[in-house]
Amino acid sequence: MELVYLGLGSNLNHPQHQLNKALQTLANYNGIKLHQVSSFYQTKPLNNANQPDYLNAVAELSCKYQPLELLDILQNIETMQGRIRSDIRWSSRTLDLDLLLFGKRIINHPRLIIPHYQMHLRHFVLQPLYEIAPNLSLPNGQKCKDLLAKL
Ligand code: A4P
Ligand code: MG
Repeated sequence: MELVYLGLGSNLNHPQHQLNKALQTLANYNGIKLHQVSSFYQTKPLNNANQPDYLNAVAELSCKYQPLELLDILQNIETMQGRIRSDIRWSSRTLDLDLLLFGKRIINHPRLIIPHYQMHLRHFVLQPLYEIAPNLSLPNGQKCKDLLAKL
């Protein structure tokens, strides 16, 4: 069974409600099994500081879908929860669902890059990931614990 790790983020319209709602949708989704969810972490916005703080979390799941199928599902959930894709990069959002890891796969597709291209640099990803999967490594063998310690 391949374990999938998902990053969740929100900084608009009651972030706690947004994360809980997305997790509930995933838990009830046919073909998805939600195994673990981290605590919710309040974090300072990265890159574009002129916006509200984020609430971030990481979830562990398994599913019967291929990575691009799962991406479609995640983007539908974002849209259902009122995500508006802005032209401004890193703008505020009601819900962001990022695929961090899909088993040990390495994917370079125009729509999907796995491992997520910045996960190794982001405290708000690595800290909740460490909470639920302290021994996890990236496909290249780097330990998430070591990446977190380096930040
Ligand atoms: N895409 C490629 N790879 C992936 C992947 N592994 N998971 C493509 C999900 N999507 C992936 O994403 C743009 C496109 O990336 C998608 O259409 C998909 O095909 P998006 O969610 O529409 O746009 P975005 O999230 O605004 O862009 P980007 O560059 O992914 O932003 P980030 O890197 O996710 O940054 N600060 C804090 N504290 N907490 C946060 O959660 N998030 C961001 C967003 C900035 N600052 C933050 C946080
Ligand atoms: Mg995103």
